[in-house]
Amino acid sequence: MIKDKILDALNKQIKLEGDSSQLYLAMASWAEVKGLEGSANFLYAHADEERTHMLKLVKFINERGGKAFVPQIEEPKQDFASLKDVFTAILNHEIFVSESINDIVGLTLEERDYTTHNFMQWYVSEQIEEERLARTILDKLNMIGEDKGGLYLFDRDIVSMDVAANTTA
Ligand code: OFO
Repeated sequence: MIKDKILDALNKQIKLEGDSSQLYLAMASWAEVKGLEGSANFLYAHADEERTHMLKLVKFINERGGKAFVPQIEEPKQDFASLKDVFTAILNHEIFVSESINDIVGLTLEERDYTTHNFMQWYVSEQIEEERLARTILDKLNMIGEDKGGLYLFDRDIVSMDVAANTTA
């Protein structure tokens, strides 16, 4: 049976993963209307990925005799100044998510809940990858600067950056 403290922390994480999914969805929609089709596809796919992170937590809680709480949807930020602004927001958000994951891992040790500790290791690895990907993309965008040709090529190639990241993970 899952302890109340752990249950609360995991349920909060469900909300955070759901919020992440909404944030990526809003970014995808912004990119799509700006004509950045490759970036939009990347961000739509990532919104789906965040939903799977949320579902994984729902299943884990329920399988361990807890009850997952499905939270209300928050409205994410809808407007961005540029693609660089989007990926800066992503990096900051993922750092925030990593801190939340680390807090849960710390709590599992305090509560001697080694099953949840083990389960959370997947999220620890995932966060390393998510932060790495956001930093790599931001570095590229910083290199491109205001160069429209560079941005065109970036938008064409961004989907393969995610594939490359997933295959090396
Ligand atoms: Fe769920 O990894 Fe990003 O937020």
